[in-house]
Amino acid sequence: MIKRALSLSAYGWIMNSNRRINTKQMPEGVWDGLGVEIAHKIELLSAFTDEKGKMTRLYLGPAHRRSVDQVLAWMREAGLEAHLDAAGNVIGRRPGNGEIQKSLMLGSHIDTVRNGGIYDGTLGVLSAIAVASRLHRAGVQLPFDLEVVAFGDEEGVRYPTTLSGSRALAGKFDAKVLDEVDADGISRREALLAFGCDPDKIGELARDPTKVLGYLEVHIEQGPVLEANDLAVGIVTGISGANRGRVRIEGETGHAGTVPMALRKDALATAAEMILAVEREARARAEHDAGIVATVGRIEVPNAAVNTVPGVVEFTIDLRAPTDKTRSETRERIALALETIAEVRGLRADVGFSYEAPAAASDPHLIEQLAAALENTGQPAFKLPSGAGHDAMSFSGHIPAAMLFVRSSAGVSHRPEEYTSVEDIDVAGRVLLAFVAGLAGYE
Ligand code: HGY
Ligand code: MN
Ligand code: MN
Repeated sequence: MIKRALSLSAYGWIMNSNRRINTKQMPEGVWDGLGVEIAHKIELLSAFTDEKGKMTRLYLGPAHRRSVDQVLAWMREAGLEAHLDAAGNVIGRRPGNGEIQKSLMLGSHIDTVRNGGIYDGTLGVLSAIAVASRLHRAGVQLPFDLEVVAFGDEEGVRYPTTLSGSRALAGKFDAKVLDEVDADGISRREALLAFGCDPDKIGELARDPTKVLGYLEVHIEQGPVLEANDLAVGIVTGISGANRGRVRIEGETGHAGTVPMALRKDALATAAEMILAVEREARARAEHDAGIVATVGRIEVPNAAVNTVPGVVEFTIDLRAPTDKTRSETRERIALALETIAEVRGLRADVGFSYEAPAAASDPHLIEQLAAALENTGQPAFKLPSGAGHDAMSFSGHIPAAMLFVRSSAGVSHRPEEYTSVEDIDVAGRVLLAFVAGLAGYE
């Protein structure tokens, strides 16, 4: 039986009304071929890249634009009224029969990291479109509206702050980020205008939480746990919180041949000691809190030359932890360690954390409904945390949100070898369809 509690309003409505919302059984055939359909579209979408031969699709770039046009077309084929919103999200909507005046949101993101994989984000968007398409083709009228979203700024590669699209829908958009500039000095505002979006209308995108049943995101696990347990899918219990920081070190540029070692203020050697300190602090904490991770992913040495002592260096810090307390304590320890290193070496260091996303627990009612959908599709209701960030975390505290993870082959992601099998994609598609069916009162 799929009947399980959801958010009381919807569940209460479903069980207490004496009207049969819909026929009790999903029409035959609606379940077939989901995996092949979704996997095929993932391949097609992967052609839209900013770097030939690599999977790089940055927010508001040319590849994002072509992907938006393709996703709009697929959404319309799936019976969704589709448009591009002011924040660069692609929104598809199919009205329900009006019996529940709320919408169910499904989706994920279509932007990628540089030279990434083709499943990260796109799997969730295309699974949602495929489920909408099956319901449409089978003539299944849901009692609630169905909204499918393709967010465009989840990876946050082009601009320092990420999750701008989902934060806009969650009513958490901070207009200050419109002034952030990318590596070419193009502001987010300019990029949005060039993309055909109106940045001044982003504030109007916030969804009324009383009108949303919840948000469910299907996403690759990007880690080894499901594979280690020989499982295709799993329920995400919560998402680690994150900080992103930037460290600027100022020393003295000098001639590599003439500045004696004892007189140097070498910014790159200082950065090297700092990067090891970041790793040391996180490793020490991870011994009793396995979920804490810290990464220096980018370092820039302006005007670098083989025969010049670097005077300025900037590097990034990505810090995550399952609890906000652990993360803030570790952030403070890292900042202190870096400032001490700079002081001892006689250089200046600015350690700034510009971006913060609190840890986000999944909604218990949605977890229960997801567990029912897994049960109805013959899958164990295995639960696991997410160390990776996702759009789902933007909704925390505003709209019930949950995630379904799908096995990542060898647990790898954010690289070309990222892979999820058609069979696992099919399982996830069936679970997603069963989840929607369950919410709509189908057996
Ligand atoms: O950084 C993350 O966790 C996600 O992949 N954007
Ligand atoms: Mn992702
Ligand atoms: Mn990612």
